[in-house]
Amino acid sequence: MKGAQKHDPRGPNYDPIALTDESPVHEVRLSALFLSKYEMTQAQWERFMGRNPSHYRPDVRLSLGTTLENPVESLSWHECVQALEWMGLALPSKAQWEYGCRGGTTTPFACPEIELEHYTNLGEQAYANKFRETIVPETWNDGFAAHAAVGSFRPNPFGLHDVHGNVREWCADGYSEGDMYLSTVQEDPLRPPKARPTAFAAAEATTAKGRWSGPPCATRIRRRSR
Ligand SMILES: [Ca+2]
Repeated sequence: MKGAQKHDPRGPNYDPIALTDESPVHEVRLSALFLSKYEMTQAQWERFMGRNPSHYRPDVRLSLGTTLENPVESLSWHECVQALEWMGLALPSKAQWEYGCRGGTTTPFACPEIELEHYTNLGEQAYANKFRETIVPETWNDGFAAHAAVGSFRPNPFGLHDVHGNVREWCADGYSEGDMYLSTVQEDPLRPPKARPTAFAAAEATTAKGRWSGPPCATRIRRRSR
């Protein structure tokens, strides 16, 4: 089941802060797929592409302790599509991503909300201290002021790491108001990216500040950026 709804606590994929474009919850069928267990690292990108475009990387003054095992970021959707094609890979569709991110769960997060500290790198005290932010949603300190090396946090039930927080991941689809939920396609849905590609917030890496600086609500399974 894809999507989220906030009207029926006993209904499928209930999320009390679900947005309009996250509904309705509906069923889709997906062909078998592989999803990477980790976000692509800076080392992997550099090995294939010969450069590291990341804003936070080991060889810059404000590296914030990042290593080449941290996720590659500051990439456009088009750069990702072209590079992955060259590698023989592809971005997941939104439906594929949500399936992987959920990991079989029906809750707003693929982990107990009370345990987010162990599963997701988002705005907390390490970030607040480094960037002198006074309004930060979480009181814990995970030691990562920016994004963390892949796999630093616990995986979801499918064994996938960093499906919430850290950096956002691009998806293959485009975004439009009403999204694919107005479509009748229920089998391997994929909306061609004619205008704006979609990034799942739970998982775009085009900005220097990724989801490692955001609040939990911005990393919910269904939350997207455009
Ligand atoms: Ca952090």
